[in-house]
Amino acid sequence: IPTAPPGFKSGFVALIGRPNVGKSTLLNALVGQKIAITSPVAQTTRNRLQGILSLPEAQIIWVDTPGIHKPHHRLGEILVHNAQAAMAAVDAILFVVDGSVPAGRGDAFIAERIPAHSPCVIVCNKSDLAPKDAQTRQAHQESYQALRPQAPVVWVSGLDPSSLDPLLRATIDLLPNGPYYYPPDLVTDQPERFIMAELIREQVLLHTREEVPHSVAVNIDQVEETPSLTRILATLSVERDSQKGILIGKRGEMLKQIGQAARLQIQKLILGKVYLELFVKVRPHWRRSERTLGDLGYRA
Ligand code: GDP
Ligand code: K
Ligand code: MG
Repeated sequence: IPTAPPGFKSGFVALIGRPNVGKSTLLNALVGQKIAITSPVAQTTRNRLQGILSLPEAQIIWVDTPGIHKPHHRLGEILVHNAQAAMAAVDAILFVVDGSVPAGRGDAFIAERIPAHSPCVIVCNKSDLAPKDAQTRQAHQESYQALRPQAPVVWVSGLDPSSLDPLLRATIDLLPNGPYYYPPDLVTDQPERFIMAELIREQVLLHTREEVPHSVAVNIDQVEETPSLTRILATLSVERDSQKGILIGKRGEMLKQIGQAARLQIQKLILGKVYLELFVKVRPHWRRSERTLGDLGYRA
């Protein structure tokens, strides 16, 4: 790790907000690589995940979190608990909101939980979907500003990396002088295996509906590198036989589609050829069992 030059700024910055406002999409755009999975399903993000951006004048460690909402089961409780713990431990907070709609109760619920003394930027995301007329847009902005009157507001689109400069400048303004925390070429604190498992889970979220997405956990059982390809064996755990049936599909069609799509994503991650084999296993009530949650990597 290099020594930081004089005036170098660094710190940990949490992305906080309702489910689906685009926190994980922003994280990927901010580090320029897909390290977090995204989908229209709430609770896509289950783990605290760090993305590292190293610039000549600053190093920012972005901390992605599950969206904050009222928990309904033990997994949900762990997710919300971890998001709140993340806020207490960072140098600054990005309060990410959906700028295409005005503030709602969910946003107020979160704003109340952001510590009063924490440096904070309000990030109006989805500017590409925001009303074109300036007055309505301004009204949306003011509804969020009212939740945190002193915070600067920036508009961005997580789908457009060229829109992120104002966000970067506002964030660096809030950071203290500090060292490099990670080597400048590192993009995430997570091992490759974790991201592989997530890329598989993302395809489950995108291919299935209703209760299935929330009932799936992915475990990478084996990664074997041969000269010509990387061979990966993974298990999908679900809670019920019916969910197993849906995941496998008629004559295995669904599992095949999920596997093919995930394989392409993993090839982009590791920049090499991948052979991926998926297994499905029923673990009744894994979301309620502390031990199974721990086995699968979910811990408060
Ligand atoms: P999270 O739950 O806050 O992490 O949200 P995700 O990053 O998973 O995004 C939720 C959905 O919103 C996904 O379908 C994204 O593709 C979409 N999304 C995120 N950012 C934007 C944006 O700036 N514009 C548009 N149009 N869609 C976005
Ligand atoms: K999501
Ligand atoms: Mg997310």
